[in-house]
Amino acid sequence: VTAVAKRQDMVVHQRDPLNAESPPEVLGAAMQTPLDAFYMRNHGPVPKLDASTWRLRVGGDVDCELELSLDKLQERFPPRELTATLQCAGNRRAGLIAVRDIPGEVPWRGGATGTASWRGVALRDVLAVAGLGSEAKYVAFLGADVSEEADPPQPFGASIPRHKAMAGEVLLAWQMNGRPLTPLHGAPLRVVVPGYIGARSVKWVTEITARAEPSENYFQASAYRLLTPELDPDLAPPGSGVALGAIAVNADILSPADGSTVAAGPVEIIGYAFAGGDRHIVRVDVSDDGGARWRQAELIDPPAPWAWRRWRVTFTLPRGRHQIVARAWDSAAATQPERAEHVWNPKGYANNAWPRVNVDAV
Ligand SMILES: Nc1nc2c(c(=O)[nH]1)N[C@H]1C(S)=C(S)[C@@H](COP(=O)(O)O)O[C@H]1N2
Ligand SMILES: [Mo]
Repeated sequence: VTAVAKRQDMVVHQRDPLNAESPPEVLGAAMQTPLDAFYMRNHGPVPKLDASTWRLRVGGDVDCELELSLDKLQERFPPRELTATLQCAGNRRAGLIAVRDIPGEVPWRGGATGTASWRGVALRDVLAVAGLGSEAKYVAFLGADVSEEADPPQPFGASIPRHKAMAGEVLLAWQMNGRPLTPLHGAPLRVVVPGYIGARSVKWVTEITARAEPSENYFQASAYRLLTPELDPDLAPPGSGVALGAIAVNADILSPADGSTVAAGPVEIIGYAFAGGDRHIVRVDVSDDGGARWRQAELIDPPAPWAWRRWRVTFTLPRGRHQIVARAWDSAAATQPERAEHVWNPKGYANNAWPRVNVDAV
């Protein structure tokens, strides 16, 4: 009943499990990504869950274990709502694959991200009732889906540090853009960890565990880690490299498309920029000559820690070939690295190199 049919023009990379990204025009059109165009990133089949029998268990290093139905959760804790951008760590991986192949990973362009309003309860409120133990440095989540991609096959899981779990913005959400969460996006309940890579926002969550160590789940201990370039991910033992958490400042150009032909004259360039962590976007520079000279784009959306800001700028392009590049700056005065070569890594995560678009003005 709550299923929302996705648009026909989603960029589908894989059907089983379903992995599809948003068309760029949709992302540029509104701050909130419409549900029928929101990207889907799955590591296994969508589990069939019955909201009336589903339960959330909270345990591990807590004073008092909890088992909550959806009704109980909604009754017992005050509702919270916030707008947050979800961004896959593999977003813009195609730019890394262009440098050197990354076999077996989804070749996401810049549409494995989207912004939604989320309604749920604060994880902090639930943990306050359970009572976090003094040894609990991490809070782990477990989903109900079983992934055959994991070694060995196991449910999808993740963990976040205690300070993030208690920071207030992390939600256990049942609504997205004012509509009930759909099965594809994690119904009946999902975690939303604003500012962190999408993989920590566990869908179909059934267990929350307070622990002294990060989760040993495959998707925390082996996948979603930044490895040094020479490592073979299939041979690297669990715990290699660093676990990805807070997202680094990133941006993409949504229009015009790379390789497109435009009419010479005024051309509007549109894109998004996302700061990650608890930072926000303060500035976006755009160049029409590969980065020799820059102009500042107009920021369309208001500054907000958990959400992207779309931006636009108009260049008057004479006839000929132009390379448009962009770089965003965040509230820590960090900006993006120039080239994908400089950030290439074996699993293809966190490509925040300057987006580049070549256009022919005729
Ligand atoms: N249980 C579960 N949660 C999950 C995943 C998954 O495969 N299973 N994928 C994660 C990843 S990698 C991302 S980027 C986001 C994507 O959320 P979406 O499909 O709602 O856009 O969900 C995260 N949560
Ligand atoms: Mo992801």
